[in-house]
Amino acid sequence: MSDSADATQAPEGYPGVGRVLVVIPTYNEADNIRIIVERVRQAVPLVDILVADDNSPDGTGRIADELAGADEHVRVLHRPGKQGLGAAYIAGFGWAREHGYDAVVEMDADGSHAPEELPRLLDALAEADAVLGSRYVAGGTVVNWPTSRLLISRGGNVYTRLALGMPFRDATGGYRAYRLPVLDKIELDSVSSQGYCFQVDLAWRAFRNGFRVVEVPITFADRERGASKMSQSIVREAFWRVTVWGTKARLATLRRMLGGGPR
Ligand SMILES: Nc1nc2c(ncn2[C@@H]2O[C@H](COP(=O)(O)OP(=O)(O)OP(=O)(O)O)[C@@H](O)[C@H]2O)c(=O)[nH]1
Ligand SMILES: [Mg+2]
Repeated sequence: MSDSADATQAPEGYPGVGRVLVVIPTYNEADNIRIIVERVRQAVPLVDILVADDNSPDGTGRIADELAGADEHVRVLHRPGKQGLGAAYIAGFGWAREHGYDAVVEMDADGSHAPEELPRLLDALAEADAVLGSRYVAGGTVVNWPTSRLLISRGGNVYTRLALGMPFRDATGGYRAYRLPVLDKIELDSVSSQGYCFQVDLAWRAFRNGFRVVEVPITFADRERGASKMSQSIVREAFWRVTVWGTKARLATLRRMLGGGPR
């Protein structure tokens, strides 16, 4: 695919990063998928796209097939049914590894993550192992979200930072870029988190493994079309898992202090 003769496609991929695959998970995004794929192709012709569709009843997978048929930089991973965002990303990352990519990008299909900002994420990745698109660092912002949603997101991030002792301002965001060796090291096979928690899980694993993780400000816009998949169970999952991880990490620190401290 990316070894095509496209005039804009350098065989070595994005400068300082290499071959990049943008993974877009979809469930019922028929109204959005054409627009987002087109925007990515326009914004960064140097990257390829993989749509990871969970057999969307609204035909998103068929539309993605049409797009792939017309553009060799677009591919589709058809999955049998709705298994959650995390499972779709893990499958997409595996596909990237099998096809020799150097880096992957996570991007929602609903336009919340602007493809026009992708060059800034990839430029930062040239100097890092992973880049988190961040709504809550200076220069980052959220547009058009209801206050209730913003409160859940901000509160969740404050709780995550305190519970895990991670420095990131936005650990739940889903606009990111990872170099493949990071994903190899953090044992993706053992990740079972699904909703936002999937994002916290990966940030936490990258952080604990000592990778260079940087936050880059983004402008996040609420979805304009299609239905939300956000649910209370997604928030509950994130809360209890973060609590368990934070408690385990603190207990481990305590054990080290008691067992290995100075006499
Ligand atoms: N393949 C797959 N994609 C999913 C699944 N759940 C959500 N997605 C996709 O993941 C991305 C993020 O989901 P969203 O529904 O936008 O979640 P959100 O941004 O928290 O909430 P809203 O924007 O309010 O809908 C979108 O592209 C969804 O289509 C799933 O189970 N499987
Ligand atoms: Mg969304």
